[in-house]
Amino acid sequence: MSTYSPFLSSLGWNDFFQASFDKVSESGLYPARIIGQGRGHYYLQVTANDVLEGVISTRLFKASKAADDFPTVGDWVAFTPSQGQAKAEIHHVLSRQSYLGRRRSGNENKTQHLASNVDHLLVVTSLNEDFDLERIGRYLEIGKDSGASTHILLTKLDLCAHPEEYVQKIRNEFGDIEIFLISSLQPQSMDELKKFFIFGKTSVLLGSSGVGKSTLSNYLTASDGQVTGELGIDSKGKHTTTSRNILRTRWDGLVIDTPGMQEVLAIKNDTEESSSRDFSDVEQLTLECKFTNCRHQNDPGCAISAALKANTLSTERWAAYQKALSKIKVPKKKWQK
Ligand SMILES: Nc1nc2c(ncn2[C@@H]2O[C@H](COP(=O)(O)OP(=O)(O)OP(=O)(O)O)[C@@H](O)[C@H]2O)c(=O)[nH]1
Ligand SMILES: [Mg+2]
Ligand SMILES: [Zn+2]
Repeated sequence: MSTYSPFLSSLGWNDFFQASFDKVSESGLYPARIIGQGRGHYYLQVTANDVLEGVISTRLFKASKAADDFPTVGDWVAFTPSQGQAKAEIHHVLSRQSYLGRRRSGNENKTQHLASNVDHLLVVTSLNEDFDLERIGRYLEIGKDSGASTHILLTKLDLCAHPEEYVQKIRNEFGDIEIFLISSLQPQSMDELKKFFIFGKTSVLLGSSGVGKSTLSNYLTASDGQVTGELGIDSKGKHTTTSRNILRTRWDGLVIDTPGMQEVLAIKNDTEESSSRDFSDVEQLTLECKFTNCRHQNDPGCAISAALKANTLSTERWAAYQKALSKIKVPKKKWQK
């Protein structure tokens, strides 16, 4: 049995992280888990009642070369409390027990962080037009060699006449993977996921926009007074998730709700304009920014600012991209407890 504080254990702290923490033999450091990211800062859960806003120390910034050297949601970090605006300074990212990242096409060295220290990757797709074997395959690819176990959740069961056909298609393509059929209208179907959310375990929901990740997450967290994801409003007035956050479920285990991964494709389809509205090059650039939460306003390591300076990206094109982006989401800057 572990002798750690029950609260840290409930967040997933274990011998593995303790050993990593012990290797950092400096005094004055405390462990915390990154439960969310804001604009230019991270949220560190320290105790049951303390969530600190933290920034990366200059030293960590200088020591970090690749994107995945920086903290992401789910990471355990060593920090020092500090005065001023940011309440914590992050000095070390502790070793990861698992890591989920999305490899950027055409560049093997660049990955986009999704989450760290996740026990289960739950790939979410709905039993309707969204269902796409190739896409499911891409999500499963993220789970490969990540250290997390991978499972498939098929949502909106209530809207589907022949779910078994979908299950068969997945079986034919991907073999023996575990599949759950769920509906937000049938709570008992979601209760079957309980085994993923036992004490100290973290699961992440990944899938396209609109498949029902937040609906499920809200059920899992019985979200009344719990921390809820940061929500924006898309062009059709629907809520869409704009950031990744760790939330505690009704069964104690933790869930990470994430934004749908097709955001920029959605912009292209929505505006229905040709090449001038294809912003994949700009999108690729934003993935090169050092920080996943870069504001692109001369932030350290900002690829957009660099491209604007070098004139490889025109200010007009950058403005057009931002305009298109603002059409699908208006982030509310609020961290609710
Ligand atoms: N009929 C039915 N509708 C559902 C179900 N689950 C979710 N929905 C609806 O699907 C829509 C999208 O659900 P969300 O939970 O916001 O989807 P999301 O995956 O979080 O989307 P993003 O945050 O944009 O990535 C909402 O209108 C939900 O009410 C379900 O099981 N059955
Ligand atoms: Mg959502
Ligand atoms: Zn940037």
